[in-house]
Amino acid sequence: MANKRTATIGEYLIQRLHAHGVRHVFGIPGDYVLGFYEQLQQSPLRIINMCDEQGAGFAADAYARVRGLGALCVTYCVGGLKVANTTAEAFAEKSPVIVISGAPGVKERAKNPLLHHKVRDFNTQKKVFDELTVASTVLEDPRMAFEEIDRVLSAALRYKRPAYIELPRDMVAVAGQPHYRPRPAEEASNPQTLKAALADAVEMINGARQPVIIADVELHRFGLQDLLLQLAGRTNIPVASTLLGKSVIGEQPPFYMGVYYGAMGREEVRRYVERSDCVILLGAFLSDINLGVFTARLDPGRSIYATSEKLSVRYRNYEEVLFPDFLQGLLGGKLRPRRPGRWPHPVQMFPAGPARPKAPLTVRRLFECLNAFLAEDMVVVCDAGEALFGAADLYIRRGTEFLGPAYYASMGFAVPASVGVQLANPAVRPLVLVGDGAFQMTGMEISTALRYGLNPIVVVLNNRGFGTERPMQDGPYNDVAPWQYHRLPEVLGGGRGFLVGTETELCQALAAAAAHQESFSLLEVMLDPNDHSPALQRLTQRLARRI
Ligand SMILES: Cc1ncc(C[n+]2csc(CCOP(=O)(O)OP(=O)(O)O)c2C)c(N)n1
Ligand SMILES: [Mg+2]
Repeated sequence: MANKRTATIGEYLIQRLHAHGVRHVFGIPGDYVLGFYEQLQQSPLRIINMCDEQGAGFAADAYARVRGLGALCVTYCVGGLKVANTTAEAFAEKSPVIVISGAPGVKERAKNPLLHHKVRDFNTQKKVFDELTVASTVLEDPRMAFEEIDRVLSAALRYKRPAYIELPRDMVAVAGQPHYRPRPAEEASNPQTLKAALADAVEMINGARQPVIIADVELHRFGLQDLLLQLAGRTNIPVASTLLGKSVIGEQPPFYMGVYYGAMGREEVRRYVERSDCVILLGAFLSDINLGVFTARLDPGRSIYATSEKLSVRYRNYEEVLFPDFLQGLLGGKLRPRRPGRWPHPVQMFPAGPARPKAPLTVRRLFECLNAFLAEDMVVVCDAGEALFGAADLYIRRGTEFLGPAYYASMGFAVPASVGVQLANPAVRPLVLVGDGAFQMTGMEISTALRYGLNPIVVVLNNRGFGTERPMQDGPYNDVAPWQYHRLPEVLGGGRGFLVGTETELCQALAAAAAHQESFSLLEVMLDPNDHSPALQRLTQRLARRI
């Protein structure tokens, strides 16, 4: 190894991404990043060309959610600024995406010339991403570049948030620091604080009449699902998830109750959680949508709140305690096992055959039929809107099989995300649920699925516009142009399209889509613009009751 030449900055970045499990990089090239694209092309990483940078952003986010780390690569500003929104979503929902952007060379920047794609100054894009990421860097110094790459990657992995790497084009092929070795990131809890926090938490839980666990997204991001299963299994403390954390443990364990979703969720789950005298929030985000648009009633005085960023027991905060250590500590601690009690269970199954074969489909029946159709190898990928609210009640069979923008709620996530999901794990088949409005934003990425031989089943909920907005305030601004979504295969030169109006047609189309493995299937499901999912109906009813 003594004569091994020092890697170039671009090569080192590729090596480190690969070492962390990345195998695909999503993006669109441009002249500021072509040199790096050529290096990618020669590397074990596969470039996935998307139709649009925003598509690359959502795909990389979903890839990261499934595989633990994702990467995208775009050109300066015209490409980079288009992934600002998707990076914001990855930040808000804790998904470690590495945003790599080409940029003008360091030498080109002298005297501040007016180069193409520049906005205000050369740092504009970096400053934008400082706000949207947990760490950012411009690789302008070969002596520091390798260290910087490792610093930024470690931060993304430590906090499960996106990070930004800007690669000036004249640095890509420059050798970095010779004989450099990455240092393993070392982090540990403060033992005294950990002990005190655990003692406090155990005392509170053991003294409680009706403790309950709310399992959220960080358990998934840190791969701690098994610890949770053991904890609940041993103690018989029942578990609810949030919408963002739905499917963290799947719906099958006997102690699982369903999604706690404030007034949008099932009444019995809401009542059980809100009557608890000890709510143990694990890896949870206390956001409005995640908890049912501000209708959740959780009292910090009755809560234990543990995440990678904060730990509190009632009103006491504990610093320097790592989330996995706390969870492990609870498991090893002296929590008393309880006798299995009576708590709600997820609603499991629905009528097998069509209830009203010829009647127009409703949102409720659509989701009931989808529930019966879901198979073990499917991942449900939802977009914002009724797709997400309706899917809250789906019965997910195993862990980690539900992805949706349940917190930041950007439209346009689902179709490109399905590309990321299936590349991250080719053993699964995405079932994409997307509104017609959201589809018009990024739905063209099914062409990317076709290009790379992927086979998502895409259900477009065609309610002729922005359905979820109509009950709040309606007007022509909630309408969208009437596309014939099911005819897209004609334009794209592949895939199968189905127009679905009734339950019988839905069952037939789903069966045909399941059998058609070669490419995507697109089901255009016609719905009444004023028909809504049970979750949205529950919300409006309960809010109305309060007024
Ligand atoms: C990028 C983006 N723009 C606007 C919104 C605001 N918004 C939330 S839901 C919604 C309507 C979604 O329409 P559609 O995708 O057809 O789903 P539906 O509500 O009809 O089920 C809109 C415009 C958003 N969440 N994201
Ligand atoms: Mg719609």
